[in-house]
Amino acid sequence: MTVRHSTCALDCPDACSVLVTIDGSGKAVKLRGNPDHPVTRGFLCGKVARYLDREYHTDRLLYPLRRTGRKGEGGFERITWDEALDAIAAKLTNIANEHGSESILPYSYAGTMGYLQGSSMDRRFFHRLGASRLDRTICSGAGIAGMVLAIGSRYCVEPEQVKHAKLIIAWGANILATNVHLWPFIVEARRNGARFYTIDPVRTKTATLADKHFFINPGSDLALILSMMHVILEEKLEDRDYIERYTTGIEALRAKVREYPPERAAALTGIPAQEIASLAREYASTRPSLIRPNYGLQRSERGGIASAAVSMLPALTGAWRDVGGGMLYSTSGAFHLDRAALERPDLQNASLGRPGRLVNMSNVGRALTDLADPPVKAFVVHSSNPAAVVPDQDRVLRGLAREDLFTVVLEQFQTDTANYADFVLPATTFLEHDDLYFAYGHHHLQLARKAVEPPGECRPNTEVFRALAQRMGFTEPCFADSADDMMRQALASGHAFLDGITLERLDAEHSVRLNMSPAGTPFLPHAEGFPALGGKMDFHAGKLDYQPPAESRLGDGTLRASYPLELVTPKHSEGMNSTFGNREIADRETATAYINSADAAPRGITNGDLVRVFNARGSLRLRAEVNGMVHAGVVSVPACRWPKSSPDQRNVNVLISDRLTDIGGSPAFYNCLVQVERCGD
Ligand SMILES: Nc1nc2c(c(=O)[nH]1)N[C@H]1C(S)=C(S)[C@@H](COP(=O)(O)OP(=O)(O)OC[C@H]3O[C@@H](n4cnc5c(=O)[nH]c(N)nc54)[C@H](O)[C@@H]3O)O[C@H]1N2
Ligand SMILES: Nc1nc2c(c(=O)[nH]1)N[C@H]1C(S)=C(S)[C@@H](COP(=O)(O)OP(=O)(O)OC[C@H]3O[C@@H](n4cnc5c(=O)[nH]c(N)nc54)[C@H](O)[C@@H]3O)O[C@H]1N2
Ligand code: SF4
Ligand SMILES: [Mo]
Repeated sequence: MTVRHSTCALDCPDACSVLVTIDGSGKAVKLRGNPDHPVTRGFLCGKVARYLDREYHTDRLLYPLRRTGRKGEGGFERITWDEALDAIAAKLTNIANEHGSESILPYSYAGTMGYLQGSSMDRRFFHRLGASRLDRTICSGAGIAGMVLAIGSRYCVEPEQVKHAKLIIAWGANILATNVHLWPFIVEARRNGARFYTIDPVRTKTATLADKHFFINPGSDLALILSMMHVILEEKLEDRDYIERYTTGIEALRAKVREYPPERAAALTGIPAQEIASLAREYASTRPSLIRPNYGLQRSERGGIASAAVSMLPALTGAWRDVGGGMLYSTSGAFHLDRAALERPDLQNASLGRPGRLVNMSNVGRALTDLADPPVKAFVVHSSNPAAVVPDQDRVLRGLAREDLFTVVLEQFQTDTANYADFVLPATTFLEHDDLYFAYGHHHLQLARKAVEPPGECRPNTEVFRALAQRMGFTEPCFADSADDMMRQALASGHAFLDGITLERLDAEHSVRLNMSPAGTPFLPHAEGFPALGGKMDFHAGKLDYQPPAESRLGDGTLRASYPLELVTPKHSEGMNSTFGNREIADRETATAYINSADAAPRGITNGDLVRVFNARGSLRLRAEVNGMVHAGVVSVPACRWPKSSPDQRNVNVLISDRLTDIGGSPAFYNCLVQVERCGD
């Protein structure tokens, strides 16, 4: 038995350091969390502790496939790599010649978070080809746009410092499901007297373990934040010295938040006025205080500005000054690797002579059905499952079903998206290729070498795009770069945070903390202001107006008359978006509709009943669970089931509109009005 180091590549803030036990035949027999990693601390989440069942699953795609049946049906035949690559290269060349290179649309997201397999050779290939570019908004576009608007960067505090906090607010953050490695730090803080609160329309397991849980109406966070600011300023609880030194626009903010007394915010958020006032007081008078927003906060119409506003709270109270205080949203901005060297946007000069057309991935249904000049004629997908994860699912599937659309999908499993492909190419897992990993929940850069041999004929994404580039006659030397070449290029950005972090050091140590602050001293990114903004942040009072989302209990009256319930579709502990959709336990969880007894009773719904959840966009049959998980007026259906596992061949995204957030161009996933009825057995 030998033990090799790896890194979990799933789209999770924790980016765990994984120890892989390999037997004499080269087979992985066990995965465990690296006890020496400062954030992983010796454990993995349940879904990845069992990852080897996925790794060695009999349904793994092992050979290139060509479609034989109708699109979506899933009929395929095995072919060789040469046949597949020749045919794909010839077809892409023809399409580019006939319709223009921008009729080719790449589609990828964070199936793997590795720099190389996620965004390197593929980007080079599509840039050189002159394809349309994909605006990758589906997850955090609104939150990042909001955070950057407010504080100028994506610099947040270290999870390792959370143990020093005295008040921790998990805001739209289901820590025990989506970010479990933060939990031990919170436990430590609580042992030292910290209070832990959650703000969430769902009483998640994280919420049941909190000292206080605030049930909030979906999408109303901005109203709560503005009202907290109101109380803090009215009661003079702000840190005047911090505000004076490091902010602008406080007087305009003061005038603006006068419009949001707790009584008004109570009507908008569903949280009683006195609770809003005491939360504000407690937040402003406890030090250190930490807000942990996660992306649940920003999946609504006002989610971008809500993220900006929540990022302003620690400036109002001076919480950024304290070790363990401030905000822990995304940490990814601290990883200053050279993305341009990896992705080579300059290669567009050789094709288009300008940046390619930008297409928002969140509206891909529209792109595939409506876009003109040129229409999308080829769709090349890797590390994502758009048939399952994108809103307005009927339109997405209609687009994918177009007989004149040429679709290629690089996948590990036969997903719904793969069912619509002309060619399916078998992909390696993170255990089977080399990669470099950032994290969005900590500050440790990691290198993971291949731990096991790929099964069958699986290939890394990088190798597929390298081979396609060769067949298309792209002779630029960058297409010959090895994985190590690319890692070295990415590390050579010259940024001070990467000083002394070489490939050799990463090979020896596997995980290295960025040099955001000297080793042993905490990173206090905004203790002395906001360097990315030239020193001071502005409160942007002119942008801080709250309107209830159109699809909410206070939204469009006509819609509400037919569809009175607010649907949220959050993550659950057994899933990773749609990645584990073929596991029974994930399928069961995503086939459940959680509903409050106040809404169930008048509809004659009891626990375990089959119900129909529907609106004008679609309809789904699910099992009702009537418990205290959601408050009245809210229905929660965890995401994302494999549509093909459902009797309706659809998942919740069939119900959700492709309306975008105020800024950042993300889907307003968690603003969706539905009706629910009992539908017999
Ligand atoms: N187990 C597991 N882990 C995951 C994932 C997974 O699918 N499963 N997905 C990964 C990915 S891609 C991401 S982006 C992260 C996301 O991690 P999180 O942001 O923590 O996950 P979400 O479930 O999107 O949202 C968190 C909470 O926000 C709540 N929420 C919904 N609407 C609102 C609202 O309007 N206001 C407030 N305050 N709260 C709201 C939801 O009920 C949910 O409990 O998790 C990652 N980790
Ligand atoms: N209703 C609803 N919809 C949602 C969300 C929600 O909360 N509710 N969450 C949204 C969010 S936050 C996100 S991030 C998106 C996520 O959407 P996606 O990024 O599409 O994520 P997954 O559904 O996990 O699909 C990733 C796929 O990549 C494949 N894969 C993994 N590694 C590799 C690799 O190395 N190579 C290749 N070729 N393939 C690989 C996996 O097998 C899997 O099928 O979903 C969004 N959709
Ligand atoms: S907690 Fe996140 S990073 Fe860690 S093993 Fe699970 S999915 Fe991977
Ligand atoms: Mo995400």
